[in-house]
Amino acid sequence: MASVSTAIRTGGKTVHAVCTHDCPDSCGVLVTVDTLTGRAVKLQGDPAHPVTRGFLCGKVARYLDRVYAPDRLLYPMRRRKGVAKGPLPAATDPARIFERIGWEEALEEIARRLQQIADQFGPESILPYSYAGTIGQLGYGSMDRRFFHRLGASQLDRTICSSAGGEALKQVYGVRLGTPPQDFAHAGLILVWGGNVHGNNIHLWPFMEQARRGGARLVVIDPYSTRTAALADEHLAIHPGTDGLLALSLMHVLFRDGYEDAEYLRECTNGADQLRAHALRAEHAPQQASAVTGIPAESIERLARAYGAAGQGRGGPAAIRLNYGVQRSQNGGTAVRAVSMLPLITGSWKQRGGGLLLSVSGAFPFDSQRLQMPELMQAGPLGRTARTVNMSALGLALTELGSEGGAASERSAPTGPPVKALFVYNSNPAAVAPDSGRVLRGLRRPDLFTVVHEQFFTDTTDYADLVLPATTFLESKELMGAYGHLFAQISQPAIAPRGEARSNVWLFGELGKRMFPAEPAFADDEDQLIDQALGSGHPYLEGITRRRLENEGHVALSLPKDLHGETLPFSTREWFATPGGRAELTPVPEWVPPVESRHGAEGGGRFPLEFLARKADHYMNSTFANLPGHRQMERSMAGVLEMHPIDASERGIVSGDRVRVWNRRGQLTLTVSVGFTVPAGVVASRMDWQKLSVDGQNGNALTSERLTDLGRGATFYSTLVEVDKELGTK
Ligand SMILES: Nc1nc2c(c(=O)[nH]1)N[C@H]1C(S)=C(S)[C@@H](COP(=O)(O)OP(=O)(O)OC[C@H]3O[C@@H](n4cnc5c(=O)[nH]c(N)nc54)[C@H](O)[C@@H]3O)O[C@H]1N2
Ligand SMILES: Nc1nc2c(c(=O)[nH]1)N[C@H]1C(S)=C(S)[C@@H](COP(=O)(O)OP(=O)(O)OC[C@H]3O[C@@H](n4cnc5c(=O)[nH]c(N)nc54)[C@H](O)[C@@H]3O)O[C@H]1N2
Ligand code: SF4
Ligand SMILES: [Mo]
Repeated sequence: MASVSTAIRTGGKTVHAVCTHDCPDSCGVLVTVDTLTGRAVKLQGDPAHPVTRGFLCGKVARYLDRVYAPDRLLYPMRRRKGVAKGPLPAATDPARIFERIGWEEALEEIARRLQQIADQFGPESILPYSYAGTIGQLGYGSMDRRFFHRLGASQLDRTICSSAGGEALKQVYGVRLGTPPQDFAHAGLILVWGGNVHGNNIHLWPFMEQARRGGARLVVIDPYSTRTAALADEHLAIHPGTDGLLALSLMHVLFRDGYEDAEYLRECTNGADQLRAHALRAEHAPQQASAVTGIPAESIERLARAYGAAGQGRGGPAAIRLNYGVQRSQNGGTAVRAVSMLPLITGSWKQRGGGLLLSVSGAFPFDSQRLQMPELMQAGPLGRTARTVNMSALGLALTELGSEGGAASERSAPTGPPVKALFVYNSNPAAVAPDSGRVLRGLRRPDLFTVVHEQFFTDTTDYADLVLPATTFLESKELMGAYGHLFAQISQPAIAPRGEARSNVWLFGELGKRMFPAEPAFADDEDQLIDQALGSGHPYLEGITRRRLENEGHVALSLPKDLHGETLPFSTREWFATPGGRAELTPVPEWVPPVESRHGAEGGGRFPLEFLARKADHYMNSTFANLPGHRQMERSMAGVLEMHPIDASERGIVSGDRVRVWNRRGQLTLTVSVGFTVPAGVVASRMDWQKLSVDGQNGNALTSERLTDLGRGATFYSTLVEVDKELGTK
């Protein structure tokens, strides 16, 4: 409170920032800074932002707790001699493990070690590992990529989140684009399909509520009863991994009962006849699909008819908020292809408030080639494109790659030298990567040189040789696109970096200058990078300049408009970016059960329960899990296994029992909460830092490195387990 009154006394300044966390909403943020102390004293949503409209989610409303956390990592540090890599109790003073060094010394050591390793094993033995600590254009992929490209390091296939769904949209539509979020207000029927709107995408909710006030029905398709599902008109608790079949069954009714928009199908799609014949096959009839999906046949019939009829009378059209939950499943790519075909059958794209939203990231044609300069690979020591290592199989890469008969035997595994250096930034792989048992075995290797650029001492820094302090979004400049709305923004630094924290751009620029002094690519500053990103010449970016973004905070993309001045993606043929210039409905989507699911090859065996290793509503993947205020918000769910009464009673388990959740890959201790948030046969737990849990594990001890059917993505939601009551508990 003291600092707030200071701000009032001195008159604080307000800075426009943008939340750079990995969230579809990319909120406009106003930061009040006390000009006397330079301290940020208040954070609020920017009321001028047309989508995020002046409010922040609960996680970022408390962002100053993060920025000013007493345990933030503020200085470069080196592991003390003789201290082994491995998990530390969260309360451990980092000074016992690491000694503080200067940036100069840190950079010098990193440059020397990387050069040594490159000389001895080849530069591809260096693996950068990063994901979405920030989704800013600069911090997510600019100077870092230039550096690793010039070095000749392995490339990282960034598949851990959205590559299956992204690839599916590309195959069907040619581009990741969809219904603008504001247009959900005009829908007459809303399907939230594998999306946790209240937990993960809160700024869509007011538009959905507006539609509901106008009479729209909300149907949620999710095996888990999220807050969104609880607030819906109907919740269909689908069996995990069966969405492709549900979509085919809806198509079955749409085609059978004449709800197709024949003219739109003819004009805008390719393969409608094949799709119709396929959907009308007997195994796709609601009665058959019901047995597999767990959704009553009448509900499928009713939903299909409501979907087909929406937009035909006075009510609005049907809109689908498909989210990434569906594609974290072994056959999730095909499932997304199938779901994304529904609005093509009914032509609901033609009406405002129709269509489908998964991601609109493809609407931001920033010049990523210019930012990342892949051509530096050719100029570097390799003289060719470096190999690619899949981040969703990190454990495999760290433990098998380069060994006799190792990685090469597994599907789509790369070949070449073992990984000898791991450079982690924007990510906490020890906690978020699948099959953490294997990942940690790799991270523990004494011969692996590991650098981690972070804001906190995470599960991953426990395995680092060197840790480097990173800035938060209040401390550096960024250019932002979004995957859930259509406004470009600039985030201005509101405060000076705390301690010796430095941005990703600074870090990799400095390393680049040090190791490759003759290379001009490392001299660009943030403003130059922003100008380069905006300079693609693509019509969607027309009129969007750095100056304008700085003055206005956010600027709408210059998307095509129809005669009425409306932007209606895929309402006409011009929007499709497939090679054929039309939506591609072939090959027709075939539903196949995930191997690890009740209907799959391993179903009903030793591990009969489907396990959802979920995200937490009050964390961002593993981010925020260490902050006391955030833990307090999440407290009722931390360390909990949610279980249906049937599964619990079969095992003699009651609420409050400690259980062992296990499979071939690992085991995990949780406390059971028996209830109806999951259907019978499904259990669920939420993301946490491993070292903050009772046994140093989270759900990823059980998930696998098996990849999705499209996009080589992670399959977090195709995991089978068994649950046993721990002896000695009540
Ligand atoms: N609070 C919070 N917000 C976040 C994040 C967070 O961790 N916490 N993470 C951010 C990130 S990185 C992302 S990618 C987005 C993701 O946001 P979402 O796409 O919403 O992702 P998930 O929460 O993984 O999955 C959504 C829902 O899919 C359900 N689901 C699981 N399996 C299936 C299935 O087989 N079929 C169907 N129909 N549903 C299924 C899950 O139960 C879940 O409720 O959210 C972002 N926002
Ligand atoms: N079981 C299970 N596992 C999952 C998921 C799931 O639903 N279930 N979801 C998956 C998904 S969708 C995703 S996207 C991944 C997310 O995986 P990650 O991208 O690794 O996500 P976070 O856990 O948020 O970790 C990001 C880290 O980056 C740091 N950071 C933030 N900003 C910066 C910065 O500017 N510079 C640097 N150097 N560091 C920064 C943060 O402090 C944080 O520790 O997790 C995946 N893992
Ligand atoms: S996490 Fe998402 S909802 Fe929360 S402030 Fe950031 S962008 Fe907005
Ligand atoms: Mo994600």
